[in-house]
Amino acid sequence: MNKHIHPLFFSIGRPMCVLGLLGAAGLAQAHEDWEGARADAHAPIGVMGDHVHKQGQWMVGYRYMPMHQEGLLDGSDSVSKQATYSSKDTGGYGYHNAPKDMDMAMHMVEIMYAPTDRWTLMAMLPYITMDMSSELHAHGDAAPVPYDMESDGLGDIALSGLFRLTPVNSAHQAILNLGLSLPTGSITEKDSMPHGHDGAPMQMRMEYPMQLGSGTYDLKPGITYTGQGERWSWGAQGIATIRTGENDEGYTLGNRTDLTGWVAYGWTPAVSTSLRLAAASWGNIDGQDKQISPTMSPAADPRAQGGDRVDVGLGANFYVPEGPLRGHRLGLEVLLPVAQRLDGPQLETDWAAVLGWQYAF
Ligand SMILES: [Cu+2]
Repeated sequence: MNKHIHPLFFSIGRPMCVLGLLGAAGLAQAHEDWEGARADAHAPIGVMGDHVHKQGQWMVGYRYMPMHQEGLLDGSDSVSKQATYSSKDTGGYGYHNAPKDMDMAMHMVEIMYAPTDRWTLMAMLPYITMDMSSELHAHGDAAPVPYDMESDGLGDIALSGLFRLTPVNSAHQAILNLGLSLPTGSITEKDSMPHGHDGAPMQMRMEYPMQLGSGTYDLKPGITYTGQGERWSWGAQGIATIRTGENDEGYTLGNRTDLTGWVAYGWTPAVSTSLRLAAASWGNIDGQDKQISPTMSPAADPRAQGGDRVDVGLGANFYVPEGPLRGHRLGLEVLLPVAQRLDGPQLETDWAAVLGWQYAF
């Protein structure tokens, strides 16, 4: 088992300090009751499992989450393509290929239902599309061969039980998140890649980041807190992703920790804007897929997968308080990395975004 639960999760991270202060400020000026009919009654749309429902209520939602990665980092330093495929004797990394950029988009359908006021059940069904551009550096003086790989399909379906720890109407809500990710995403995706000295195309299993799932049952325990004032609201969430066992191809993805905190301001009940900090830390791969040669590319190297990243999220939520579309929600959030440290060379994230719709009935 990979032991990469970041120490951040057990200590008081900087974002958590900020949130502690906000929480304290919030206690001083909080509402008596939770007000659900306002834009910021839900967290910024990039946060999952942030709220619960009242007994008998359903919610359906859809999120579109594009992300762009470009360029390679080792630690926080840029790595050139040349260094990636230069031999180790000359100070390079000695891989055959260098990834250039990657676009990923996730379409996610979300269903929530509250059998009781205490428990809300949630299912998230992702469909993923990915496209990676790389270059093969054939040996000798042959020119580099650029190529693209694509994979798309169902990702790992996640089921959660959200347990409300606080009274239903309290302006402070604390939720225990008990999530389980199922190995429904394929980990045997192939595409045509140039291979060997002449760069002839060959169907090969794609690198780890191009696979659609983890291949393991993953536990996702966490805790979420949200609070409301007259105009302001705030929240924090910590979620761990703990892989269990080893997948059928002989490896385990690294564990992951996600910590986030946000503040939002409601301009009207229909419109709020938010500022969020999100810190993530994830580990390297334990074991190896025998069909993926680790010298092929850093993306194929189990030791070049881990990292830490802090994003700033700028968001807006919209809620329809009356009329025929009453209760519909829209959310938009753009996430920009402000710090990144990767076990590399690994593709660097440039930006991510989340656009979502939600409707409870
Ligand atoms: Cu919901």
